[in-house]
Amino acid sequence: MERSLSMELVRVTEAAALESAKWVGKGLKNEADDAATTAMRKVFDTIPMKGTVVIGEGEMDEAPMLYIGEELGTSEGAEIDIAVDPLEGTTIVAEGGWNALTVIAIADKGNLLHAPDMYMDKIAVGPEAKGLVDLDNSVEDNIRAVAKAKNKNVEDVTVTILKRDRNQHIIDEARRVGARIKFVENGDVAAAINTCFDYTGVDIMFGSGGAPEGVLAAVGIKALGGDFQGRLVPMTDEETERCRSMGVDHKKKFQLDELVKGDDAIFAATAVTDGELMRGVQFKGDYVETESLVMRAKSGTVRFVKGRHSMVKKPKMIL
Ligand code: VTB
Ligand code: MG
Ligand code: MG
Repeated sequence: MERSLSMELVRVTEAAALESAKWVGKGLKNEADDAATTAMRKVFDTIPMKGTVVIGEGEMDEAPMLYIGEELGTSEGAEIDIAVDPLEGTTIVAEGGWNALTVIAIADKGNLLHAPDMYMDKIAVGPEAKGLVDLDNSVEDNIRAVAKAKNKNVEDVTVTILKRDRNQHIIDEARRVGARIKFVENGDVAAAINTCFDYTGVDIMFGSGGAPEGVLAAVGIKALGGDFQGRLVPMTDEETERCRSMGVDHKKKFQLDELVKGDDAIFAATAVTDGELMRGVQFKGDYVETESLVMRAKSGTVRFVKGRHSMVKKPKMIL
């Protein structure tokens, strides 16, 4: 895989962020999502690669763009699998909340778990606690392991978790142990990635969120040297059947290396709204500023890219 793809992917996530940021706080989820998806789709086709969407906006019959199986790029070069969440946090944008991202991950063909669109139980930690936590251990044991690895008291460990009733048992146990909790209303890709950056102030992420988001986060965490495990949570017979038809074991605990095989993988994200990790899109008048994160698992290079997009020379902002 060409390493120059990193920069190309940033152009894609930037374009999606620039377009969806126009919808911040307007209460219109679908418009925000469409804006991101359309922008991503347009820029993708300028990239020299032979990509196939393996995690995307749905099946061909239900999604007009970035559907699973869709081919992207100019068809040159190596065959690449693509996972996208054009707007990770449609509700965040609609409500003007925190931590909305536009996200892409790519890997060599066959190396990303083809996660069906359902829930996944997840655990994520930064590099200090790599190999020390486990989805099958108790919340208490995991929190204690992170505390020890980071030389902290349990009371100083900050757990981050998607605020949902289905995650209440984790919240109860984390409270019983005495850890601090930072709730996320939406957007657990950002929450998972945040565990790998000390300055975000979070040490461990637990809980059930979207499976596609799990694979996306796993690529980023692989590049950052952190750890991640996930297990699908089919909620209906239909979802169990869907796992079976996609050939994905719904009872299996997937290790990071099973979610993302090998290390030829790239993660790129641009912040749409402000978060712990990055500032969201800022409209300054003559220009618009973006902050992106792009990382490559093979080299472990992590780049924060600040973009200044001229409204004078490129009033339409993309292409
Ligand atoms: C999850 C989470 C995402 O939406 O998919 C969530 O992983 C949907 O879960 O980060 P609910 O059905 O409980 O709302 C996000 O928060 C945003 O896409
Ligand atoms: Mg989305
Ligand atoms: Mg999402």
